[in-house]
Amino acid sequence: MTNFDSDEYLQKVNRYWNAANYLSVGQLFLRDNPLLKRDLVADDVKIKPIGHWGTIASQNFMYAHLNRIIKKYDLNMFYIEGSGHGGQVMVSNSYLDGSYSEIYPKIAQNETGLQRLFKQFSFPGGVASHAAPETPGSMHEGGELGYSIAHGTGAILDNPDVIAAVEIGDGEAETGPLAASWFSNKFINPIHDGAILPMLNLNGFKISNPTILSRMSDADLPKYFEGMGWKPHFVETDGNPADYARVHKAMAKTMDEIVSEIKHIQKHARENNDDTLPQWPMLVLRSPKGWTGPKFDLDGNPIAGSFRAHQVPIPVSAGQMDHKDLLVNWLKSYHPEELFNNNGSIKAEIKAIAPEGNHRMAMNPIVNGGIDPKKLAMPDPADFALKINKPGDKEAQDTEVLSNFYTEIMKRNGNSFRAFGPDETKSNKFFSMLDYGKRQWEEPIKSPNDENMAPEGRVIDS
Ligand SMILES: Cc1ncc(C[n+]2csc(CCOP(=O)(O)OP(=O)(O)O)c2C)c(N)n1
Ligand SMILES: [Mg+2]
Repeated sequence: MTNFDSDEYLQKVNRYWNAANYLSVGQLFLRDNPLLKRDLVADDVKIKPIGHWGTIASQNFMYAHLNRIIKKYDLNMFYIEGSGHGGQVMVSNSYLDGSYSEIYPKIAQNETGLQRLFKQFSFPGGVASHAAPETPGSMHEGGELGYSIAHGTGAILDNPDVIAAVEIGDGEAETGPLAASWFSNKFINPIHDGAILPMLNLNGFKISNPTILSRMSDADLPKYFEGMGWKPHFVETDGNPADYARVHKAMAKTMDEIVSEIKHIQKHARENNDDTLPQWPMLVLRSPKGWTGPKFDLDGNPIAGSFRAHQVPIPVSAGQMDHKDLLVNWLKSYHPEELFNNNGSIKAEIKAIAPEGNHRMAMNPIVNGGIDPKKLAMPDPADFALKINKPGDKEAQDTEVLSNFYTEIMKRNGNSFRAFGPDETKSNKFFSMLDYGKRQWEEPIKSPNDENMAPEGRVIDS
């Protein structure tokens, strides 16, 4: 039996994290010499490295610890990276769990595969620098910030066993859609729907400004989330290597608490048929932007812990090799010799940190076309057409007719069809859909002020 709580296990989680970070930096800069077996020359480095660094290590840290709890508790979980601009996160982690090579056999788990993995990233004819449709496990691009919680929530409705682990950039959290979607908890039914685990990546900065949430006082920040009905759990680190062992322990303990709270909420709701609004847990990870990366630029300005870490933090490229040591030392700080075998394959004990089969977040069916996807059972629209013999024959409204059609789809498709409206379902006269489907709403329902509302419904309309 694996002891997921032992120091030894957490040291392996740390090595897995190093491997994900190494792969992420390699993808940003290198096109050859992936294991640094020889001196780095200009031909080994990209002509124009383009991509992002600042968000990466904190997300890889989250991903590594999600892998731990998936294995420890046998969870059905998938990952959404709100800061989708750190495309290496999902590529690196799906490479480490083997799914990348299964889907793209040319990117094999050997030195040639590593070289191809690095070269293709953000490269002509290669893969996007954002979490893109071709990225295993990705159903959220992140390019337009703001929709991570909404996408995670949408995917867990009617999937009671699934947990969406949603990383949210603290800059993303300033967008209108994200700020509003903390309210998603009001529409998640703890009996019939799954759970969402929001994970705020509180790294202090967006592109070139500090973030508002990161400058809120320690007293106000929890109140912000509590006021919106969440139970925030905080994990914080100054980012120094001397703190790694402690912060891995703190993260593991916090993740254990979060899983136990989610399980408790669902068990209580399902055993007692009690779907009142629970206080779902969420994570706040406070770490320096650009964690584990270069500390200062050539002028002595801070990179790690500052906005300067956002994109490509050091001036190294094929045409600019004067400071190649900065890149080599950065890559070597992850100790690649402890991560990869001589032939470039990943060391077995690091691979073992990732879950297997469809428990891998990159391979969860929900992010790969859906769980057991089926075509909707559709009625014939002609059956709903109004029979009009001459102009003025009948008085009717088009959306009422359409509503009857949608309601029939609802009736025929049980829990695989929902309607969403911006508080206009009624004003736009989709009456039959509301009568039959009801509006899902977990806050108190007050008769006679409210109508067509229920803790479980087929319409979300707020
Ligand atoms: C709606 C929207 N506004 C602005 C941008 C421009 N933009 C791209 S990345 C970024 C900073 C994001 O910061 P954060 O969410 O904190 O991510 P991280 O610090 O993890 O990189 C911004 C503002 C965008 N992509 N989408
Ligand atoms: Mg940020």
